[in-house]
Amino acid sequence: MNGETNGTNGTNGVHKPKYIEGALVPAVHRYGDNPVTIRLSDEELNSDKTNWDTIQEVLKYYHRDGLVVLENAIPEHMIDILYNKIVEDNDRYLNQPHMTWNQGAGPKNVSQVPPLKPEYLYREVYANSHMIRILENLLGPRPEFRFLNSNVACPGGSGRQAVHSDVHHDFPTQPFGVVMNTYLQDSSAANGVTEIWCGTHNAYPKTTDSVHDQQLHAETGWIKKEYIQKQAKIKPPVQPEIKKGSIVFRDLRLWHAGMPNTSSHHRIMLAIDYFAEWYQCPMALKLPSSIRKDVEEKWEISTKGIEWVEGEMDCLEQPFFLNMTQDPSKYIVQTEKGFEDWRARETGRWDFDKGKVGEKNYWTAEE
Ligand SMILES: O=C(O)CCC(=O)C(=O)O
Ligand SMILES: [Fe+2]
Repeated sequence: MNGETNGTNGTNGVHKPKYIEGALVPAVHRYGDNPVTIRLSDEELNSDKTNWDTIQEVLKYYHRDGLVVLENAIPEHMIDILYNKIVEDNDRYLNQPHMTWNQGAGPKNVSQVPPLKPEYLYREVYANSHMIRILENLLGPRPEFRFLNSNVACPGGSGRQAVHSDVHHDFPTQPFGVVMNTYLQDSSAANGVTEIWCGTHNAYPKTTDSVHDQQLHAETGWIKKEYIQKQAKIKPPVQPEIKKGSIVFRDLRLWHAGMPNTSSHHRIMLAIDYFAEWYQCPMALKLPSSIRKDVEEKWEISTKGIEWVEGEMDCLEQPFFLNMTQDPSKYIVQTEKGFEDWRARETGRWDFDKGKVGEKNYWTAEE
């Protein structure tokens, strides 16, 4: 069976477990603290089985930080195939009439659907066994796959994005959805790795403020300067180094920002979103029906959030569609006029993602 958890740490005589005051000391390869990276052993990668020690450690830091990097999680040849295909598609995508830069043209950051031909839809990437085992323990049984995209930071970006969280409705204070940002190349500040703000996934309950007090305006998840400055004193933002083939588990509530890619190669991360079953997310993900049987029989995930489409799907013709709220009417859809949110539908005002990013939207050192 795929992804069965290997919980026998120490009982096979190879490794003797260590305890301190009754607590197991997880035997994992872990490094860094902002963020924490946990590296799977080659044995875990090759066997598709996640040790319980690994799961315990990922959960510990996920709940603390709202973000954990899981390294050595995906076979390298699949990552290379996806990287090359998405770069090849990028040229054509930038000329599509509905193409819209995320937060304006400055960062040259675009959401581009990865290839949807069956031969590119790897279980090891989209329903990775380690990822699913971790999600089942984070979100509860049968996590639901409901969104698939990629963020391409094109070479030559100059500006940066505003510090924001991707959800900005009245969201729950417990984990309800996770985006798995899967890195298709080694990444760092030099090629525009995301700026992240560990610990902001639950910044709200720590204060008496509501989610909305921290947001600049209702149309976006942009964070007010005063909260940015305050939070940086608790834990500063960082652009971490992330190895190719890593899966970054990021709580949907976490603050982050896209950064310019000043290298000469595209920086690509997949965005694979799963939601807790209890959350009843109304968003659906369209996938080709030709992989349905395989997904139902082998992927070991809930397919409740998948809408099967007959025939070939051109990944570059799929308009961006997003609804991470619990209300079916609150969706955002990409049109030739830009991103249409529920406010645009009600008022005719197209404000979503239109703000100008300036110093007030990111952290600046204080005297
Ligand atoms: O590509 C990135 O690094 C982040 C992009 C992002 O957060 C967004 O467009 O919402
Ligand atoms: Fe974002």
